[in-house]
Amino acid sequence: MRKKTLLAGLALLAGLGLATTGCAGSNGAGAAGDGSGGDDVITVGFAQTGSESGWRSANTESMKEAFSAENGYDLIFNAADNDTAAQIAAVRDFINQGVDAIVIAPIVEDGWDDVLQEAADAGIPVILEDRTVSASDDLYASWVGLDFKKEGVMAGEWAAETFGDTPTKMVVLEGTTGSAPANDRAAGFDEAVEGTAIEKIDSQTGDFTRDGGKTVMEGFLQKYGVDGIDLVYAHNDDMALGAIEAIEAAGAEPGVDIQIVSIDAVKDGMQALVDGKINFIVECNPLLGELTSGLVRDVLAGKDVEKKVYVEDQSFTQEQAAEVIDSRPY
Ligand code: GZL
Ligand code: ZN
Repeated sequence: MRKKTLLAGLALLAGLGLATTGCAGSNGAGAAGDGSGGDDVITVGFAQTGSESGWRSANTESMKEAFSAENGYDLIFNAADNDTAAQIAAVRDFINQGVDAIVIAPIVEDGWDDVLQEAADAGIPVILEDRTVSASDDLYASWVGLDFKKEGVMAGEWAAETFGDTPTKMVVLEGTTGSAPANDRAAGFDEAVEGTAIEKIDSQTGDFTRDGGKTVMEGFLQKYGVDGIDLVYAHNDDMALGAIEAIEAAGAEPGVDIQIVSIDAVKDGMQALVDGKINFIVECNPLLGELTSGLVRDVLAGKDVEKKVYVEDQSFTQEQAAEVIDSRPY
């Protein structure tokens, strides 16, 4: 399928709600309202991963803004607290409620075939946002999100340029085990640093949470000592912020004694970058609500949609972060 790449600017504008009028204007056009909340209201079940990180909060806010009552939606929201069984049960519940469409940010890639088939059998379209699934793409109408592998490559290219052929001992704080971002960010980074003197001495999941990152980093510091670690690759800012706490508690200077490269570019991460405690951040844009809402409307109107809709990411050095931090919406 042709990749459709959308400018970050579009996602940013959308996230600021500037594009909402465009969508709201077309409310009800072909909407398969089931009459539950009035014939033009679209009832959408949204199965969110949970509330594990700052990124997730921004994503949830963007989705709730886009799927608002004034935009013609009746949103049924479920946050699964990072529990895959609970998330699948929530989707089954949406099917039983006979919603018009289901949106999922799947915690992990595997285990979705059965419930997606049940949604298809019930004639309820599924749109994936953010993370994706390993199930056949016949089982969902479209996916909108970020190119996680590219984010990993961008982080790895920075590390390769920064450390190159200097022997460098790196530890990795992995995202949720089995999730698309954890799998792809690892693969992209490994590809980008192949042939350099960067050696991955350890890698463990911190489940995308600040506490998880802190606990895992404390373990790495116990095992290798401050002098035994040169670089931390964190799959998201929340785990990087936890690692900063652990490094400081060990009496070392994050960003100096141990460098850190991370992904997301949420406010707290960008502040740590400005403060010199993180060295480089690759953005992962959470403002997907408007694009997802557009896809739901198009699918319900029977229009052809792209199977994959990618949103562009950018990256930030400490200097670049200082320039933009006050103007960023998340
Ligand atoms: C990536 C998203 C990841 C973020 C984390 O699109 O799924 O999950 O990188 C979040 O911060 O918890
Ligand atoms: Zn729109």
